[in-house]
Amino acid sequence: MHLEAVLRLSAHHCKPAGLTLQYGTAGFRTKAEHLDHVMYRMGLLAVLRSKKTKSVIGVMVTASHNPEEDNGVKLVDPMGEMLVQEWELHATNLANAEEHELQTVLTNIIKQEAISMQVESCVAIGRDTRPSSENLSLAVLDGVIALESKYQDYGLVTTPQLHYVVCCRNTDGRYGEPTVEGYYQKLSQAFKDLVEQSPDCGAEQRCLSIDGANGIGALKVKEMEEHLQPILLLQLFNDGSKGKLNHACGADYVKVQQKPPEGIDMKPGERCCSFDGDADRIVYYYKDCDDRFHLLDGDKIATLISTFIKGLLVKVDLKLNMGVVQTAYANGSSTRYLENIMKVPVYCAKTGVKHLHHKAQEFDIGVYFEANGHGTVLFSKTAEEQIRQLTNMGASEEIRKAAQMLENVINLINQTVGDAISDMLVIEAILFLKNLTVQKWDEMYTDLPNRQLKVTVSDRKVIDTTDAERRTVKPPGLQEKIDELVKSYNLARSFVRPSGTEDVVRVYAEADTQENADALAHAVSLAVYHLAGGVGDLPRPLR
Ligand code: G16
Repeated sequence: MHLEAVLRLSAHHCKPAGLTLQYGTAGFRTKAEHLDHVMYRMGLLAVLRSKKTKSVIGVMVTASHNPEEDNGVKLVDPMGEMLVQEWELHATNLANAEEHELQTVLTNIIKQEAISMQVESCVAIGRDTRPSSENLSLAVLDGVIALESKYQDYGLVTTPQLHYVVCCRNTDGRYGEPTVEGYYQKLSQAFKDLVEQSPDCGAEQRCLSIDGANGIGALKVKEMEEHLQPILLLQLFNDGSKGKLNHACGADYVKVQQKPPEGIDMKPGERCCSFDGDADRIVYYYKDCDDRFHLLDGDKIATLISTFIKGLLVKVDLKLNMGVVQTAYANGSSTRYLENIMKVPVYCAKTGVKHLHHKAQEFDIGVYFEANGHGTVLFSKTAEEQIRQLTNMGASEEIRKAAQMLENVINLINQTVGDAISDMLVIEAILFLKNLTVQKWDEMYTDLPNRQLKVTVSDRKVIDTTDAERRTVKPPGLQEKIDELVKSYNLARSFVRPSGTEDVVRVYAEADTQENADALAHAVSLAVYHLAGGVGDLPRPLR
């Protein structure tokens, strides 16, 4: 195999000797200055994956919720899903190969995957608004060019928009037109079709305040706004004109801090939502008349959407199975509500949409959401066909209307990956159709008070977990200590896991009161610090 051009161009994207990185929860992520060689090599890998699958492969340059100084890269597989797990190892090996090993590692991947280098390839590239993203996406492009592949640079796009165009390109446009404009057209049409089924449609314009996290989501939702007129009026805050990306704003900040972002003007009772840095997550919130903040996170979104879909399924009387997939972070109250009140089977997957996505594919209708607001709904081919048939057949008016609504949801939801804009439109349509205020939605169940903390340790890999990350198996003694601490509180639960996107260990705790959740989270953080090699200052109590 002749890889002369690859090695020649690699000299412009040299790997710092000794630096090792791992393909984590959502690709590679670290300080932007360490990523040039990784980007070049992910350009190479995307071409190989494209030749292997004979499909367009996506490369998104983003570090999503991480601070602005970080960056990262996510690879997108043919149907718009995350890179298949078996290739994550190739990605890690390629990223970590020293310069003199590059040719061997590449040749090994080609051999192992039996890739024919004669097959045509095409890579779709996108990037977020970070200052480092443009140059890093040029490094990806160099990798693509080195292997003489076709490509299309989509420039500034949200992560879900790139997933969408990749899926469209590989399905001959059946999923939609493979452009950002095509995405706006498809979603806005489905949104209008859905809300127009309400007898009150056109009665009043709905307003929604959006915190754009000073990122790409703000840019794109602004572009989309005109398509949503006159039904939805968007008031955009943190639009990137002055603030820093994800700084004191965005979905992750709001969820973890349990408070509104800075820079948003919130009036009591007003519905607000926050996107994250690449617009693949969304959380809703409002403040009540007593100025109390209420968060409606991924669990509440999953509950709203699955209740709505289940109601329609009952009406159309189709025997389609529906399941909800959550992670260990799901609030205990949400799981109990879904299982006991909604009577929907609930499954727990490891953190990372790739894990939830796979589990959700096992159902006719799989609703998956992480508590952090990352999620979507998957409809199997059978489900889509059965629903579509009912919209055409001579079924009763009521059945046809319910089937039509389901079909609108299928068109509105981005089935390739969690998508803040698409999820927002689904939520807005459901609230409208059900005549629900954000307060009423919030009242579906009451969250158990909870707290998330981070602990810095010298090597987060010393922590190993099992049971969908709900228990640790390493380091010795940590799980026993967590069990002992949990026993001292009512309705308590806690777990720890190494983050796959930041160099930290994450700690989660819930209990009957906020004080107890905070105290438990702090005590567990101390246990992590002592038993897993904490660095820096001891974790401090929250109050
Ligand atoms: C990514 C993943 C999510 C995950 C989050 C946090 O989100 O796509 O599935 O929940 O990271 O992961 P961790 O706790 O391992 O750091 P995003 O929005 O940052 O791409």
